[in-house]
Amino acid sequence: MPHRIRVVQGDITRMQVDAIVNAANSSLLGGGGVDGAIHRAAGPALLDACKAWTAVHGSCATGEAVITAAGRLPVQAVIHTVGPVWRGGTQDEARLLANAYRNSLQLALDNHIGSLAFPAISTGIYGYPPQQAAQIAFATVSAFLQDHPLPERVWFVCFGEESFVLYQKLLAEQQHSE
Ligand code: AR6
Repeated sequence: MPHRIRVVQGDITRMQVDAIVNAANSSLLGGGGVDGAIHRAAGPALLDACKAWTAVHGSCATGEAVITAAGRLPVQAVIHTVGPVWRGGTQDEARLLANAYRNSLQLALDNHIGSLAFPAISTGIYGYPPQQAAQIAFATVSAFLQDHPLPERVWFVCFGEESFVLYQKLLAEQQHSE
């Protein structure tokens, strides 16, 4: 369902959508990269929400996802997911990355999220090769949208020019193959 997928270059904390996805770590206590940017923009209420979740459930396993309130971000919710650390592709990374996307989408569906924005999960500090990760992102999101009415719109938010070009190419390929 590529017509429900959009690609944009920019900062995910500025996205005016119903929910954004955070590329978190299992502790859900913040970190660098997009996680750091989201916590900075959201303010301490986001960390409090994460702590409330971990106090009850412990840590978030790789490939799983958790939804919280969004502090002062201009969105209703943040979906925190934990992508895999790249270890050469031999540690089930592809399946775990697909799980991170799928479980985020499922939480969006369960919470009636109409529009959702993803960063390129695992491709920064976690070292996943960007092209392989982008292919998994597209395939997983497309398959999910095929089967479900929500989220109605999914944005891939690319932080850099290189990532933006890559995602645009994959989007165009999908549109042509339909
Ligand atoms: N908006 C959109 N994308 C961004 C932004 C932003 N503001 N900032 C960075 N990116 P990373 P990971 C891109 O490292 O690889 C944290 O410490 C970035 O260019 O944020 O999943 C967590 O706590 C890259 O393409 O996440 C974990 O410990 C993508 O977001 C660990 O890093 C993901 O890069 C997770 O590593």
